[in-house]
Amino acid sequence: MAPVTTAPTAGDRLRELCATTAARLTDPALRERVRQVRARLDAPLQIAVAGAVSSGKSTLVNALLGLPVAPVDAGECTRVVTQYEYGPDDGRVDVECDNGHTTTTRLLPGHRLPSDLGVPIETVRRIRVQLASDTLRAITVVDTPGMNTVTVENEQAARRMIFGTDQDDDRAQALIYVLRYVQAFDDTTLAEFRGLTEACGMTCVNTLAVLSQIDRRGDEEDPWPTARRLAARAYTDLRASVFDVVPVIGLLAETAGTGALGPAELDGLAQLAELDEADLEFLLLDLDDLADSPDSPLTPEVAHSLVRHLHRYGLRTAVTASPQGSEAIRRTLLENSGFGAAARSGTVAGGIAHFARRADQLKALSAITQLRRISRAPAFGNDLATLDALADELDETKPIAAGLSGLRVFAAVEAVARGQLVLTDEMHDELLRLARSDDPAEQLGVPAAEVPEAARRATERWRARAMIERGRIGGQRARDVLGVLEDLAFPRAEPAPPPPAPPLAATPVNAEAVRRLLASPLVPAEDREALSRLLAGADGAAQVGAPGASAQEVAGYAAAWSTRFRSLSQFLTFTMDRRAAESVSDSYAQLAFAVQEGSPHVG
Ligand SMILES: Nc1nc2c(ncn2[C@@H]2O[C@H](COP(=O)(O)OP(=O)(O)OP(=O)(O)O)[C@@H](O)[C@H]2O)c(=O)[nH]1
Ligand SMILES: [Mg+2]
Repeated sequence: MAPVTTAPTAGDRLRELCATTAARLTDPALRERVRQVRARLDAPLQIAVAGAVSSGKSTLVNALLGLPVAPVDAGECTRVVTQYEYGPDDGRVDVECDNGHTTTTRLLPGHRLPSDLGVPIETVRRIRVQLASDTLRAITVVDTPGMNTVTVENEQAARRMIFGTDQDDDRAQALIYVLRYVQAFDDTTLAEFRGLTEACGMTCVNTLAVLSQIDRRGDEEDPWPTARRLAARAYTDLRASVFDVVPVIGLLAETAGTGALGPAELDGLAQLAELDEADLEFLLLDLDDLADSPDSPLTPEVAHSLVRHLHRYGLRTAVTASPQGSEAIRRTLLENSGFGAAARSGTVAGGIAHFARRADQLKALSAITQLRRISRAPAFGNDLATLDALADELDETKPIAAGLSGLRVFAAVEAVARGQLVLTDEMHDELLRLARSDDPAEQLGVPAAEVPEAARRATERWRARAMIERGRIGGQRARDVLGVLEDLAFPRAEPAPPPPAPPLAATPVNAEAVRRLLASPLVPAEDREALSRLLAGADGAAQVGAPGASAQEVAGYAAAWSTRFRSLSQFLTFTMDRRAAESVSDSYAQLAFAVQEGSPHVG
């Protein structure tokens, strides 16, 4: 059986390209840069969490990791880029300084980052924390310091803000941008946001916007209906820069995910649950009352802890679930946090799963950007030719860049944002639906059974668009989308397994000739075995000693045996023996011939 081979992915091709390029380069610095690109292709996808000061970035990181590791609220570490990555040495903290030195320390008990890192905080470039967490096997999470303004003077400043470094090669491959719950975005905020993401090499392919702290707004009992509406509106504004806008109450996800409520807090919740509903509402009106009011059943410590971990909406939610026990509280909080699950699109977890599913492609995309930059670096002698060859391999028309076909839809969304592809509203909506989901039914907005027909109808619109814009970037992007729709309309059928070939009929054999040779002392043992098989074999394959072999293989064996007995005939002394050997040779030849003709004869 031939081994199953799959076509090399863009990532495979890039690994190979990095290896050959590094091997050819003589400048050690360039070689090292190429090696770094290669190393990042093999490492988990790096996702940075960025946004304004106090927007809830660290809270979200903790929720993601299920550990209270990122310092929330003040503390100096919050001004440093902190990378959480998978590693067996759980709790190891490497503090990388600007001068190139690295010191090592450890997390405090309970997985908390120490506030004193042993070096002056202003000299720290980045902190790397190792955790033996399954979540981190697929992704590396980078918590970044808050930005007071998203205005960026230049690309370098933006990268320094988000990634703590202005080195070109050292940036995240995907971005979660946390927006503190606001009414709406004004045009300036939008322009700044787009400017920032673009300056950091982020596009709607690899950026997710999170509308955070949605429980803080107003005094609605249930903040979710408004939050969903606002997220949808924000998506309309931001869709050229992000693949989705999802609302979340990070605080509740963190509290539930890190098991922050201890016995004292659970007791406190039970006490609040005993209160008359109106009294509870009154206490929750001003959260300070919970600690200070003589009507509060809680000690100030418990009250502070509950407010810190739940805030108002969370408190109400937890108190309601309290009679069902601590597991019910945890589950209810998680559900009402909107953090979601991998399978639920429109949630933080769904967005991260979206990144994780495309990790190889996103890493390849970022590697291509890095390698293109390297290919433009100053170089001398042979290195110049090597870098030229590198640039050539990364051309849009070559298999590497063309291989990122899964990102085709996103490229089209970007082209729309840039005004390179002009679409009707219907087609624009169609395109955005394709980009936002992985499920064909959701992508086309029809029941699963109607997918091929809906896709076929859509291909007509996109084919026309591709024709009209032929020769322009927009036309290329429209053709990309057409390709995606065609895959949905005409799913490539798995190649059907070939029907089992009928056994080849046995070739006629002169039995007397065979017996004669079997009796001859001049015929070697292995040839005698072949003769026995030829005589007894029920079909052609058995006759050549290869039961079950394909027709082609049988033909090969038969031809070889035919030659073998033809030459043997010349060494035999007796004429009768020679004739017998020739007859056997003819039988094998006939078998080989019958197979090649494709008309197995009947024996
Ligand atoms: N009510 C409520 N409070 C939240 C939520 N998320 C975060 N917070 C609170 O907001 C404050 C800031 O949260 P952080 O996670 O430290 O925010 P950050 O963006 O990391 O802040 P910096 O790193 O200092 O820029 C903390 O007091 C959090 O408890 C939320 O979903 N709801
Ligand atoms: Mg923070």
